Amino acid sequence: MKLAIVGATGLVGSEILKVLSERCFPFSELYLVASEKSVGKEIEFQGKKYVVMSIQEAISRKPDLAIFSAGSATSLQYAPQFAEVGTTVIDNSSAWRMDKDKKLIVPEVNAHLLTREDKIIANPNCSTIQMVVALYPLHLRYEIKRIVVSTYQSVTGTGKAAVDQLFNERAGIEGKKVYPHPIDLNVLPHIDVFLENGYTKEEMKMVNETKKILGTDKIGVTATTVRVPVIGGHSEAVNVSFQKDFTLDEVREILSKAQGVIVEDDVKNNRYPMPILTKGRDEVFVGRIRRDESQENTLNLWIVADNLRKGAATNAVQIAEYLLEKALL
Ligand code: A2P
Ligand code: 11C
Repeated sequence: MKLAIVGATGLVGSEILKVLSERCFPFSELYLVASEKSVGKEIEFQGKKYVVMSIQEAISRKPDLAIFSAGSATSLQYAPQFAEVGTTVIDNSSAWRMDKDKKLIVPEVNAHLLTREDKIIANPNCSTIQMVVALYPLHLRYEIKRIVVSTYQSVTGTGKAAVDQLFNERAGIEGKKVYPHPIDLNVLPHIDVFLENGYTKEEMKMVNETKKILGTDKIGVTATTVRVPVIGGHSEAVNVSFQKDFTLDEVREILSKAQGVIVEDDVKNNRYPMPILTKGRDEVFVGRIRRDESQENTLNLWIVADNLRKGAATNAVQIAEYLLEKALL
């Protein structure tokens, strides 16, 4: 099992290494890949020093599996080159997600679709992953009609430079800006680029990816995605209406039993999910479970998860584990 991590020096790449180690993911050789500027640098992993290699070098080693987290341009250019030498690629970028020939996988929902023929497998957007993990078990029972979601997204979703911007602003240090406005003490209703329809690309990812993962175009989805000066995870206020009615007790029971979900909903004791509690955790946390009293069959939820973990690294490693377990590599 030869494994390559492309983007190993980045925020998601570093988290992938942590998750691989925690889960004792098996490999015989490990290739850590980053851009030319990092080639030759050393990364310590499980007590051993690895020298960062170029992507070309990694392709020439023909790994069995490559987990990519180096942006869309890198994925578009190099994932097919890995696939050509027989490598299965799990890609964290948005490059292949809506390609009709590529699968968009959240293991709790649709890993069963994977076959040996899938050489490039897409990992969804972080804000989409945490929402579908929580909503899928409810969809199975009550059938989702429409989702209205507003997000409160961590700066870690933008990468290292954004975390630096937040802390530099807080310390009064001038530095590189990745957002068009200050992020500390502020809220930006703007994630990724604006599109012709007035939505941002992040909002349309939530709309389109949710439908693809749930395997239906019949669900209505509308999103407002917002960047907040937070680092522990993305939070989402979700209003979801169903075809069938529910009881809150049953909803709580379904969510409590759902794979990868933890219900944290004890308002009498001020307990609800918060990014400060989800940082470094692999699960999706759900709280503030309540009926929308203005509309039939409609539920309000507050969903929080570490976007670098379940939103990116953990989901990718879980896909890799599934491929191994089912002998699909
Ligand atoms: P590098 O550190 O050399 O720039 P983040 O999103 O946290 O900024 O991380 C992006 C990751 O993608 C980094 O590991 C970065 O490496 C890597 N990367 C960027 N461009 C390439 C490329 N062309 N080939 C390989 N890795 C790349
Ligand atoms: C953010 N969701 O928080 C984005 C980051 O399509 O994988 C991930 C972008 C993507 O900014």
